[in-house]
Amino acid sequence: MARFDCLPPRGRLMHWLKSLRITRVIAVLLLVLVSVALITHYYLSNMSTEPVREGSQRRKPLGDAIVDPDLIKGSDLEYHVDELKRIKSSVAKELRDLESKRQKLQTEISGYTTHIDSLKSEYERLTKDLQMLKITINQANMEKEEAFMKTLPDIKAPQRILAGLEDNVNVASPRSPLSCRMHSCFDYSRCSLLSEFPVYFYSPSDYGMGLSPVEHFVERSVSEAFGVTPYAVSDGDLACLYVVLIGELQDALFSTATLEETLRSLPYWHGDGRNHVLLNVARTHSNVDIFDDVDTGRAFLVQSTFTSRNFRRGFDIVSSPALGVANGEVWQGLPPLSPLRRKYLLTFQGEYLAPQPASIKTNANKNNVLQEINNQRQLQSVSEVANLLSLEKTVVDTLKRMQSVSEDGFNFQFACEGSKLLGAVSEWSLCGTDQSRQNFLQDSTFTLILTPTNTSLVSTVITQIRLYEALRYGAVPVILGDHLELPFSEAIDWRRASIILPKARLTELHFFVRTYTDTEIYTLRHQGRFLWETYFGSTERLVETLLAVVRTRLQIPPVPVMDSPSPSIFNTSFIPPKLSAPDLDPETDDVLGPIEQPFPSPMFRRNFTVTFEEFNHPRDPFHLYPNSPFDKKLSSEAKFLGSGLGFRPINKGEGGAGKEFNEALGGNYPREQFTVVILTYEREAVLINALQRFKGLPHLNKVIVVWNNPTLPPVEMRWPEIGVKVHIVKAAKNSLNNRFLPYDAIETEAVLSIDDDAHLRHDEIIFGFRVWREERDRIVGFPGRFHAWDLSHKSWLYNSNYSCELSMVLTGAAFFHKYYAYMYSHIMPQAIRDKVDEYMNCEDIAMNFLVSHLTRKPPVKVTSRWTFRCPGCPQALSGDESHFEERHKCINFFVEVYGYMPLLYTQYRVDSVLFKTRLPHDKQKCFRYI
Ligand SMILES: *[C@@H]1O[C@H](CO)[C@@H](O)[C@H](O)[C@H]1NC(C)=O
Ligand SMILES: *[C@@H]1O[C@H](CO)[C@@H](O)[C@H](O)[C@H]1NC(C)=O
Ligand SMILES: *[C@@H]1O[C@H](CO)[C@@H](O)[C@H](O)[C@H]1NC(C)=O
Ligand SMILES: *[C@@H]1O[C@H](CO)[C@@H](O)[C@H](O)[C@H]1NC(C)=O
Ligand SMILES: CC(=O)N[C@H]1CO[C@H](CO)[C@@H](O)[C@@H]1O
Repeated sequence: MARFDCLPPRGRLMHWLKSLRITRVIAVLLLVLVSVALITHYYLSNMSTEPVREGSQRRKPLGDAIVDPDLIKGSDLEYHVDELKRIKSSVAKELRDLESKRQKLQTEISGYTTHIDSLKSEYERLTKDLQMLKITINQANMEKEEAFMKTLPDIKAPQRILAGLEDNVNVASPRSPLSCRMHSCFDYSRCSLLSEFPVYFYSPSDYGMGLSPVEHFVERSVSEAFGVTPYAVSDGDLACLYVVLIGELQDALFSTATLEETLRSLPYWHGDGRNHVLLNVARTHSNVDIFDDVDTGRAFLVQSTFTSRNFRRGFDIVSSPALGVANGEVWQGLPPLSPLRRKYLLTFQGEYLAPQPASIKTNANKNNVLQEINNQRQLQSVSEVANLLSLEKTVVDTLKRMQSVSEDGFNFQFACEGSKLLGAVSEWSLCGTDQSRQNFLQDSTFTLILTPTNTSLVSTVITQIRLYEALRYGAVPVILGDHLELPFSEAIDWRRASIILPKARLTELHFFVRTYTDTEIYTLRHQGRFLWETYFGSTERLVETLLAVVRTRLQIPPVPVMDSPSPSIFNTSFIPPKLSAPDLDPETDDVLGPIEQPFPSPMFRRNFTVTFEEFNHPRDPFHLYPNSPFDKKLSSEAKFLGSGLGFRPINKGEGGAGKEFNEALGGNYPREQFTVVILTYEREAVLINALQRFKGLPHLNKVIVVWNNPTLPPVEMRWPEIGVKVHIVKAAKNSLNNRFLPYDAIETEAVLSIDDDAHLRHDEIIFGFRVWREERDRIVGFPGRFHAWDLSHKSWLYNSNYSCELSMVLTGAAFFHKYYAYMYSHIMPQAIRDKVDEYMNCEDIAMNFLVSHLTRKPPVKVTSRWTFRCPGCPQALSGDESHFEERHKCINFFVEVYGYMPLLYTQYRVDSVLFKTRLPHDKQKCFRYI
């Protein structure tokens, strides 16, 4: 109380007033409490009969229920309180009951809702299954009809004819060897279409010695080339073609008679040398016309030197001199394609070897009659010589004038400093050493090849060496003189890699060369490099090309390209335990296509229709491919008028939106399937999950898992059943190149390469597949990347930043044609595969380089849903610094190998046709989300 005592008088009064108020307040509060309970009861009891609409109604009657506390007497108060307590407890009980009842009802309702939902989804699933079943049945019916339609069986090959020694199929003998053509001199009976082109090579050590002390390395490299060619046979009786190597002859040993005698003594010469190839690799002028007066019978001549008199077009073959490249791969030591414009616009280097009657070859060993004829020829030609000299003088004068008046960077040298390599008479000799000529040509944008003034010389060793070196060092050849026979010209289209002008255009030469744009220069140089690498880069290539030209002439297919074996990790006696895969969430409710039986793509349909056209694309003309991404399309009406086998036009050709679209593949190619190839290393759980997701995927032919891990999977590991075959291939070694091996287990053209942790949904895969069917020669995939120019280092950088331009798609989720797997494994330079193994990285970059190089097209990116995940594709530099460093290095190394940057940019991606179109309600989108 001490506190109160201290209060001032006014404070005390306040205190009294306060205590008085407190009693009243308590009473009022009590009343309010009771009345609230009552009112609540009143309302709650009414609520069960009639729902309350809005909160505002509930508050209104509150004022009526307030009781004045002054009206209640003391004795009544007790009674009232009891009464109210009773009411309160009953109300509380009722409230509790109501609450529990409400809860019960609510659970019931939610139970029904879930039931409805599950019924709905069950219904949807069943409708989807039904639709799937329907189109699958349709598909089966169509297959059945096709089976009936296919009454005409594939034709069987005829029996092969073997020509024995005594079989002398008589071909009307030509009056003279000079009139030999294929039809008159070639014995086709030894080379049936199915003969596989057997070639017999006379070993120089057995048959050549007395004939020619061939320069040792040429002999060795040609022999080696025949050692590795798949056409070589050791039994001459079986052969279609016989090759005789003739090299540098020493003048002292040379005589027409001995040459003829040696030829006749060859074991398979058969009197007239039918189907023989006389391969003359002589590179000096001293015996260019060794065959001039030799009876070569019905044999082909293959050499670099021909006169118009002895060249038999369509029969003889002009070849490049076998120059053989030193060690290493062909791309090594080649200059890059850029800069396209070099120091000099047009160059020439040479010294004219004027024809003089005295310089014409006389040969002591030749018989007198021939000598007489030769002498007469010489006399005739004296006046011609003067003519030629004046012609050549005109050429030189014109070129010199051009050089003096123009600033355009001409470099013409008409006299050799230092050594020179002599050519034929009336021809321009080569100047300098190999190295000096290389330097000179690497400074030349274009280089002149002056053909011999004597137009009887249609090909000479010197002109062929000039052409060879020009291609090799990237100087675009400008061949002045359109009478020149170029090597393998029946196969190679030389106008794609060189400029060929008649001599009469000499005065217009400057103007003409100046009209070439950078793009044209690039195209010519690029093609020239391809020709050099493919056909001339090594002796082996030269021999292969020679055989390929003869073989293609005969319409015999090349050897088939090699598939890689795909040994299973399981031995035949072991049956891996099965995991019955649960149905994973289908992720999309689209019906994506029929579930068909696996069937392979048609293979080797074009064995005998390969033409010389193949030789002019950066591809591989030396092998037969089961199918190719460059095959032509049929016209649309043909498939309705008799050629429809295998085609699945949408709604039988009437077309349609989503529903009809998903029932048939449509498009311009027959139906087909794709193979999934997954590379895996020590991630069993991830792999199993990835495999399970393929269950029920339409158009899937097979899944191939490349088991890169040297240790085998645990025996108890369970493999999911997904409706198609899962083939697990044991890799020979842990290499990322295994991803692109052309496994024999891959039976379809389309291959979907996918990382085990890349999560693609079914609709994305099917959409990607449909897009690939239209872009069969490109990589079609999901995550895009690009190559960026590093300004400060003048080199390339790999970049995965967000960008509106891309030039690669990662092969962790991409479709490509199996053809590129062959190309990657057999044709792409070995150095690139080695680099991939060295870094354990970059295989996807290598594949993008290869395809862009072969097609000159960028890849195709298709739309994925925005939640696409690719954990294996690091996004940021910080993700894995060394990973990116390696990729920068890879790109720059690959550019070095190709000599240019093959990647091309693209700025669009593909989504399905009706994706952003507003559709009427009765129509479906092609895909719901992409
Ligand atoms: C041109 O070449 C042919 C073939 O070698 C030869 O017979 C002829 O005499 C040559 N003409 C001249 C003028 O040198
Ligand atoms: C086949 O493989 C299984 C498991 O890898 C192994 O247990 C079994 O011994 C093998 N059988 C033969 C015949 O190699
Ligand atoms: C075509 O060549 C391939 C490979 O050599 C062979 O398997 C196939 O039977 C050939 N087809 C025909 C029709 O000759
Ligand atoms: C990506 O972009 C970031 C920020 O713009 C930049 O710092 C980084 O260097 C880029 N990455 C590459 C590889 O260019
Ligand atoms: C028991 C009770 O209060 N009943 C009332 C319920 O509401 C109806 C209509 O609003 C009234 O008429 C009743 O008197």
